[in-house]
Amino acid sequence: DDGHQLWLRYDPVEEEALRADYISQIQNFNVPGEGATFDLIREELGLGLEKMLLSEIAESQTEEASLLVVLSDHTRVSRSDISKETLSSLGEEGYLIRSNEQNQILLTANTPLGLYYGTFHFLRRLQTRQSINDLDIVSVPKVETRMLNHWDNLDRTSERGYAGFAIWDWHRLPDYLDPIYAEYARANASLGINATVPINVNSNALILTPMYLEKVKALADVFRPYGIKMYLTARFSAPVQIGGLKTADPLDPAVANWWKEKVDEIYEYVPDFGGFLVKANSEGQPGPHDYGRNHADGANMMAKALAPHGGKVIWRAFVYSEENPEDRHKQANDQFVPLDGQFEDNVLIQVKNGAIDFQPREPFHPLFGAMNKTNLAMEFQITQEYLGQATQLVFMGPYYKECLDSDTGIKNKNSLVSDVIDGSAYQQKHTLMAGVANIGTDRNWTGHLFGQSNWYAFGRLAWDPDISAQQIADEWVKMTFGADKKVEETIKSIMMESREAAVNYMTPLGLHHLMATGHHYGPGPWVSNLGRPEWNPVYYHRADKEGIGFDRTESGSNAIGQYNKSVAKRFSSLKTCPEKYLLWFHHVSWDYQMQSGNILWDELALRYQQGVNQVRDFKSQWATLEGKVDDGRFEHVRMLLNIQEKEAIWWKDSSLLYFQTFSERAFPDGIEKPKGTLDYYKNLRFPLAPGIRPQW
Ligand code: BDP
Repeated sequence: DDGHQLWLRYDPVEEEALRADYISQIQNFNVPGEGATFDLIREELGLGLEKMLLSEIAESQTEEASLLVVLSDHTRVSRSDISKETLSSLGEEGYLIRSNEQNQILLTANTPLGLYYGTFHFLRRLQTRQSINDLDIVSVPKVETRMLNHWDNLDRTSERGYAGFAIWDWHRLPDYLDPIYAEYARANASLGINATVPINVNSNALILTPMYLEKVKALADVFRPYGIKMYLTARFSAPVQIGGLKTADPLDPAVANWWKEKVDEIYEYVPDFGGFLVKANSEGQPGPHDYGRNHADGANMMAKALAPHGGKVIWRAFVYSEENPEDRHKQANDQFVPLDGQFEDNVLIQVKNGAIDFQPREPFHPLFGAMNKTNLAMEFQITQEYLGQATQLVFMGPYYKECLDSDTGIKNKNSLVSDVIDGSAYQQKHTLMAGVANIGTDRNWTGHLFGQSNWYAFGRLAWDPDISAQQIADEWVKMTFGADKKVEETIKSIMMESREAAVNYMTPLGLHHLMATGHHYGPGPWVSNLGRPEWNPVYYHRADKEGIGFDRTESGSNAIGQYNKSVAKRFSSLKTCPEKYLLWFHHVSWDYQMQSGNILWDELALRYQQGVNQVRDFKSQWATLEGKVDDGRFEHVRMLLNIQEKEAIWWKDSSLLYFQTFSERAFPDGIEKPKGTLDYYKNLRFPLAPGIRPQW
């Protein structure tokens, strides 16, 4: 088995009694309605039920069918006791599933898309072996736009992609529609993902030319029945590059007009086009600062062009410029907080979960608690750029949740990051959660089979940020590996510990940005020769003879001051700062006494060792599944866990040998002798590692 079917395998329900029970309740289904999305619903139900129940479940033409899937204006719904308020609360995408007195299961929604989402929910109940008696389910997405960002280039290379090439075959579009496009759309729809950006934030203006817009249209046409809206990245300098203008100054009327005409043109190709995603004045990308203007000037100019069509601008807060190298942590707040309230209604500011860059562990981004008059959106990374890429098993559910569940300290009863993101904190007009996709041409989509669980987790959390990581793991494992208790428990236990293991062997206790240069594959804590201070790992760990860590308190960069008072207070004091963020916020002496009773140096060393031990434990747990998981997937994961063990040891050995040159202390008991010397590790080179940034 190559894993291509993702979580939509619909393996048979092997428990006979349960299967018989399901069959007795779903003898047939009726989905009256015409159009492409209705066809998809019928297809999905037919396929899913037949495969799981091992018998063909007939499609009936009568509304007496045991499963009835109908729009809310159907007489069956209006004659039922479902209130008008309940129905209207479903909005455009929500759904309701209810068992009625006639022993019928009624699935209703206000739109075909809502019914399609409800169909996946219903099938998921069977996939996860839940009862379908007395159903009373109402589900409405808490976030308006649930989007994937593909960092894919037009030549099909993928920045930070580790699963082969980009699935978008631009060269053969628009005439050749690879079946993968529809499969992709279906998989996303099964999670409720409703938007995509198929090209890199480090954008190429060519995508906005007619030749490419035809291709974009072809993709958008495939996606439409699945409810997936097309967005594009917009290169700020496009008016100069493809428009023949002399400037891209956002306050120049000719520039604004160029964008207006460009947007009008795009809507001719794609009438339901979603809008632009923009990376501006960051890592060399052009932007309004090039003309002495600010982010609001740039974003609003585009927003005005899009507004008449209902489109949006998603403007990224990942600004990484040369302006204030004192602490890169502070750049986004410094640039954006003064602009709070100045952005047009159809602008969203897309903020990475943390202030540096998708590190294995980061405290939540202070911007989430600092702008209450702006649509703030979340950007998570699904592709594991800094979390073992596609060789390591790291389930990101707990990672996403750690951020979403953080308290921003705003004075509001809904003060969590998730409350800011779903709009309940400030009633912001638009909400959005984006995930940087990990999808490529590999047969299993994500390179590592368990990468699928991160795509899944992202999608489920974008629909409902309040679901627990445990529940997500539970669903994914059952849908992906079946409902054998032993298999399920073993895999879940590996998954739930995997992120913590990665933090342990890579960047324990709040360390961050210790990776090697360029490809970011493996450790490079010693790197100190790069052009700008904040490109170098030494800038982040600041190890010296006295201790280690970045002082971000008042005595240091005071990045902590960007958090709200209660949060800042907690992070500032060594006593109350969670140890998992210790070295993120504090420079701490090697003999500092940790909660465990160990001194910092010993604790650090033991954490690295613990990470390695955890991976070994994953290996032995996985080994017990031989014969219980099909050979293809079993071997795939087994081999990758071997690589993961080697990589964990590599991180531990090289990092500890390097930090030891500062701490000048022996390793505590329990630390395995390093395999190589520090020089050996420093001299490793990986010029062809995957996912490297393009050099244009
Ligand atoms: C960093 C990546 C880089 C991206 C950048 C971004 O290393 O390739 O272009 O983020 O988010 O994590 O724009």
